[in-house]
Amino acid sequence: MNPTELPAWAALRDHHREIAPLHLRDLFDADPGRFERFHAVVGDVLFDYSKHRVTDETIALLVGLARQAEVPARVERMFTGEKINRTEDRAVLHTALRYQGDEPIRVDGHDVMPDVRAVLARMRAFAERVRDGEHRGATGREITDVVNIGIGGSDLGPKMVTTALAPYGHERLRVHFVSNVDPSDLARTLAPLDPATTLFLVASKTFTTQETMANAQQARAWLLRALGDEATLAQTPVVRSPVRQHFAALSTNLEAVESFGIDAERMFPFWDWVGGRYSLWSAIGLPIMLSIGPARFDELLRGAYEIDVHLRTAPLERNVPVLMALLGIWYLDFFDVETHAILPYDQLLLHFASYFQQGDMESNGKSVTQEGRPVAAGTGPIVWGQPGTNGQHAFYQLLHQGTRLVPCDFLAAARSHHPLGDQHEILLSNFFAQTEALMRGRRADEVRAELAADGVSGERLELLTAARTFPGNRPTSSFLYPRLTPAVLGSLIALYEHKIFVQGVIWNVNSFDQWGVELGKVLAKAILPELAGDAPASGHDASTNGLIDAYKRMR
Ligand code: G6Q
Repeated sequence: MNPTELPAWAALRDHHREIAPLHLRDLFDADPGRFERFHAVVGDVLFDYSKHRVTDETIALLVGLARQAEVPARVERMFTGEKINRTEDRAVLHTALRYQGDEPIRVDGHDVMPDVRAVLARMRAFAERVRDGEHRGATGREITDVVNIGIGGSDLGPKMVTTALAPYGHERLRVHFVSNVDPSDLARTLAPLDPATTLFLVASKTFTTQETMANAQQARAWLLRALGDEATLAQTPVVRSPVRQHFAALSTNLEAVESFGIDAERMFPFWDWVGGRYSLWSAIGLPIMLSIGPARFDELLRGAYEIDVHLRTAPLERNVPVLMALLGIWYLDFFDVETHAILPYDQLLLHFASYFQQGDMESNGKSVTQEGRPVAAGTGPIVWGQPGTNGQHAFYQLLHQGTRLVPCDFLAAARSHHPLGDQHEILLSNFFAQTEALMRGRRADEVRAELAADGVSGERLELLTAARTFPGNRPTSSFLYPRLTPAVLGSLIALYEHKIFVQGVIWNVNSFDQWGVELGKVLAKAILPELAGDAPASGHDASTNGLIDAYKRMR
């Protein structure tokens, strides 16, 4: 069913007409209990949603929408291994990867939990050996650098988490990420590295992705150029096999892994019920585990599990990912908003916005329902953002005074991992000030009085008053946590994952396929052979033919 057919949808449309003219400043002035009612604490994360253009009635209507869309039942279907990814006929069980309970979780009657735990145990053993310096390179030296080669879901999650948890990183191991097929990416990453102390992780669910396989082959060639090929080694048995010592695979495709030359013992598997963009909890998380160690990786899993339990058990009106989802829908579908900004006041969350840019846009960038009919509502937002306060000196102008409404998420830690003078307080004062300013704005009469007091008058007074007035009424969520620990990060990621899922449920789209991504994989493979030779291109439209020909002349 289309969400627009639900009774709550029509009620929300009517209600929107009442809410749209209200100003958040007035709602706050009239109601000192607003923060108290409109914030929730889950685990270590405080979620403040009081600076949203909602009243108690709005929340009740939105929760009604979630109920009518049968969110709780759909949540259970995901957690219990039903094949809710219908177009790929797959279960969606990233939650099993962090499950801490004792119940079986079955897919086609098979309990996946023993498999999950067995792979985790193998990952732990390998990670410990590399970290302890027991697993060495082919020439017997300790590993100092780990290079993860993967793209999309096999890159963004581990990169985001490894960066975020850098304060917990192993002192000898540096972890690098290569994703782009653009040779500059691999070349620049490898340039300062020593092949004898470098470990490559080839991360690819399918092990057929063009970019990743091309990078992996070049990495292997780089290694063998330095350390000798297998044939040479056969005559010098003191040296261990370079590919064996320097490569591991994170994949679901054993056959392709073996034909690349990595044996099963160095492959860490996962399963088709782990979506790429939800895979950092699986073997794809090995670079994270190498960096922070197995115990911290467990904390990350436990932080996410806590949110899984919350999603399943908290009442909808106090359920944080459900509220996040509903607030998003409120703006996207009733205020006709197009984008959503993620603004961490936390430098360690450098890649958080780009991670959820994929997480959200690939999951809910859909225009047909689960039944294959056009969706009547606007679906996923354009997600973007970067750490504050840098954004303040760049795009915040549009947030404050532009013609578009951009709901924003602000995230901050109460304590820094790197205390330095009063810098963390400066950061936090910006965090608080921005959401307040976005909410309150600055009225024309306030601006005019201030300018007049400074002696400005006449036309100039009017011009400056107009330019310096801020409309305010711009909604934000704030997420505050004591410190960015592995558990807190696990919780934050799971909150967003479930927000995306709940939105998909309400829009009735499949959040777990990605046919738009598959298209790119097919198209590039078709054009590649045409780039060989100098013959003019002819099989495309005039623009594409023209561009290919121009490229051939320029190269
Ligand atoms: C994620 C997407 C996509 C995928 C990459 C890499 O959900 O499907 O980003 O992760 O295309 O795919 P492989 O892991 O198969 O190389």
